[in-house]
Amino acid sequence: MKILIAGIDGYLGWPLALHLSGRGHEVGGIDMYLRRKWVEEMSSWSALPISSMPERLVALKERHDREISFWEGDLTNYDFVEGIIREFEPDAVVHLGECPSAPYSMIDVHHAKWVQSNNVDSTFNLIFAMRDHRPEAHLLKLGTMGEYGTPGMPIPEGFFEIEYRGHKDRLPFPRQAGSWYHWSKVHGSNNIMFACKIYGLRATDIMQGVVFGTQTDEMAGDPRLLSRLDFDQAFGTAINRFCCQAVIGHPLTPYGRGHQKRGFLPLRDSMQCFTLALENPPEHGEYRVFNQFHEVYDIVSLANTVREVSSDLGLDVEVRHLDNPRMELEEHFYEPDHQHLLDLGYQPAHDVATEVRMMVGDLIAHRDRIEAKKDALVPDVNWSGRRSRVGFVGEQTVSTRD
Ligand code: USQ
Repeated sequence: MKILIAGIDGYLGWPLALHLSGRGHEVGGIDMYLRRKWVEEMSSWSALPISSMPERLVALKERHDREISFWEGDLTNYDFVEGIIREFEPDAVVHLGECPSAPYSMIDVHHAKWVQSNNVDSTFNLIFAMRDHRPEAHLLKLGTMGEYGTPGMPIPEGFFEIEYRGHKDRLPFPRQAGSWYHWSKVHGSNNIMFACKIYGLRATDIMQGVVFGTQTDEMAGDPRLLSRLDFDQAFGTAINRFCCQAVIGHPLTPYGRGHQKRGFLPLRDSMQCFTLALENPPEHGEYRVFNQFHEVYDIVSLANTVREVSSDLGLDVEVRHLDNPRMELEEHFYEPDHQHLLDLGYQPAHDVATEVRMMVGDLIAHRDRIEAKKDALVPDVNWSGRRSRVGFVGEQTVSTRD
């Protein structure tokens, strides 16, 4: 299959390109390196040193004798996107080319507007270029479990049967996103659902949980093939941040009471799930939704797992709660379905503790890089719109922008 990955330089995009090309698919990718720039803007860098895209492509050729087509450019430029769809003629398009950060979207009006317009525009461009030039192709779009929020009832995979005043229907499950970023994903989902209906496109919308991990099999043995691993307040996800905190002896930082629950999955499982969706496409005109995660955890349990594993590896780490910079429920019901991918054959690779052990082991070698940017570990982006560094629970906060 010919598969185009929008956002091939990112945390998920690069390992997915390696994985799919390893399975014999012909892979092409688009990127303009925005993730590298956003993380720099947050005064941080990847804990694992990563190669440039030209270096990655050379390493892939030397190590595995495989090639990937690459276009550098802006997904919000329709002519650029249309030109690539016409030239490459993909059978499937994976859309990972969006800004993935809730905190980044909450910084101020400029960041909120930019994240929403960038994410919605890039999706529109892919929809229309596919409609006009590859209407048979499958659009695999990265959504987020965060689109649903944390309702007080089980969460189905996209749709549910509901009876109201004597009438029954199958309707989209309500979205209650918790950041401007998460709302941008809702808008993208709605637009794709509508495009499938009116243009007969086919799409899989992946409601993915929080991804963590440093490794996939295809990277092994060649540091030039590693993917990035962020730990700053905006682009580092909870477990990745906890593992980086552990290796420099920084307290692990659950926000608030820390009983927020989320679905988590290792990076290697994310690759497996995307592949299953691509190799088992929907019917023409079908819009389907997969909830993509392995296990539900609360944040404090995760922090404790990272602490225990780190202690086995000789690291002395404590868990200290930070005042929560976000507006979110800190204790809630959370029971999302995730059967569709299991039905397609998803086999979870490891439990969280095993994956965390590998991560911490990998990160110890790069302790100096985390230490050098450790100020980026403590959040100062607040959902209230005030920019002030949050303190540990019970401590006074220090304003950084007043
Ligand atoms: N959290 C802490 N301490 C930290 C960092 C985060 O307690 O140091 C908490 C957050 O308050 C939140 C939970 O951990 O309750 C998850 O936060 P996160 O930063 O790991 O993840 P989130 O902001 O939700 O976003 C990440 C990805 C995003 C993806 C989403 C999936 O950045 O692209 O859409 O995970 S989900 O969380 O299921 O919406």
